[in-house]
Amino acid sequence: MNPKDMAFPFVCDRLALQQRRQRLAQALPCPVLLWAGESQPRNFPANRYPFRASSHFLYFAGLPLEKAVLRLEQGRLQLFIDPPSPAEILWQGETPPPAEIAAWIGADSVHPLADLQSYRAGAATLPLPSPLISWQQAQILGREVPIAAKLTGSDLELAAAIAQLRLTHDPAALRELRRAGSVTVAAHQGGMAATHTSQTETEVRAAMESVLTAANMTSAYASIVTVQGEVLHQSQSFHPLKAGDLLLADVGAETLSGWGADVTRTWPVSGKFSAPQRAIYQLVLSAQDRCIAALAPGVEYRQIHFLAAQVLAEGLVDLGILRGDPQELVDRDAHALFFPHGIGHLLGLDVHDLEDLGDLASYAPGRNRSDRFGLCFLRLDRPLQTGMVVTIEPGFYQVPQILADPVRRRTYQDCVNWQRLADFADVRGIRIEDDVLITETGCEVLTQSLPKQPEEIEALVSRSPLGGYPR
Ligand SMILES: [Mn+2]
Repeated sequence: MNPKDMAFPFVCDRLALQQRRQRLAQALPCPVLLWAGESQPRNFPANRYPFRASSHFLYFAGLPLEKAVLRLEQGRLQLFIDPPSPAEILWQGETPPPAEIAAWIGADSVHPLADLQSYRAGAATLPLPSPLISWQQAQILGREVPIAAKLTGSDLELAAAIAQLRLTHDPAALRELRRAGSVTVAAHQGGMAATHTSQTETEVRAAMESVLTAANMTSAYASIVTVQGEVLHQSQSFHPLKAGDLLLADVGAETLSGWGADVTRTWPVSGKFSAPQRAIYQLVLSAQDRCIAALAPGVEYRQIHFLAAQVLAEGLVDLGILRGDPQELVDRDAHALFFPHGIGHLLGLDVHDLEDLGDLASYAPGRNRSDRFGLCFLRLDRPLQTGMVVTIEPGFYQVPQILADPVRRRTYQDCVNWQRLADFADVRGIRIEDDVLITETGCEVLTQSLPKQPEEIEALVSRSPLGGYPR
């Protein structure tokens, strides 16, 4: 079978894969073994969770090959993979023979997994979050592979080298990120259009995820489609939709070769923002616009976070919710009462890209996570570089766990007008999130085509295919 006839619904850019291997070889002289991983059984072996290959494997292999291992040395690629067993062929069907798969990804040679042990000498590797793979790695390498936070020696050098490569994206990666972005935009438009005929959150979620499935993509993370926007990662979608609710949808596509998108919009179920909802929405939007306008190579991402905090604090003072000097409020982390998370994160093969390596990639050398209330969830703290993709996702939330906490209430007694805040009771959570590529001259919003102005959102939610009406 000719590789181009194979039934892989993938674009495999062999030249890009080869260049990634060569760049790794320049950074690291020792051989490298990278495990793809394998699907986990749900409860009994024949019923399994969907397979998702390790992102480090995908970066160099381009294909999600289950139970495969890559060996990289001096830019050469050896693929270790077994043909399917007769039982696997019976139930799952034929797959292309290993030699064809190897040709497809541009491997220099292909070997059965049983040969892996004879190529283990001096190899660096990275852990996977799987006890089974940890066990396999220990068997093959004759040593334990620690969790990412405890890597040492050549494993740590490998982690740093791959992080350096994956921090910025090559044209092949950007093509995939753009594909994920455009399908995600369509999913959000589908969700807005489905709202007026939906009775529950999950119906809107189904409309959104059906767009991903139809495009042969999956979700890059558990979708959040909820009227409980204040629950930051609310993945339950069973609540009924009521006029007056805001619906927060944080849904992103992932291409079959693993590249993702991460987008959030918040819209009124009725098709019309209430006055308080609109005021806060405008404020969050202005924070996002100001942050995006400030993105450029060399800019510290931490400063973007503080810019969002500053804009939100100024706006909340103007609305009478916070009292005091905005700069002082930010210095005291008062903004974090309503914006408790970071302004965003890296995006790539993982939705929080490279977070499997802890803060190794996301924090510049010598920097550590702050334990400050307003900074502890800052996921990226380094100067921006051309070719990075980051999310910009300011928000406003009324989280009972924070606002009803007696210690916080005492600490911020003088700076919150609780009576005024009560006027905004119908704003539980608003987040606006886009994916942004850092370019030489500034930035490009990859998900720009998804409307975010309140009037545009209202029009999209209200419009039905039958020329319908808001509820
Ligand atoms: Mn995000």
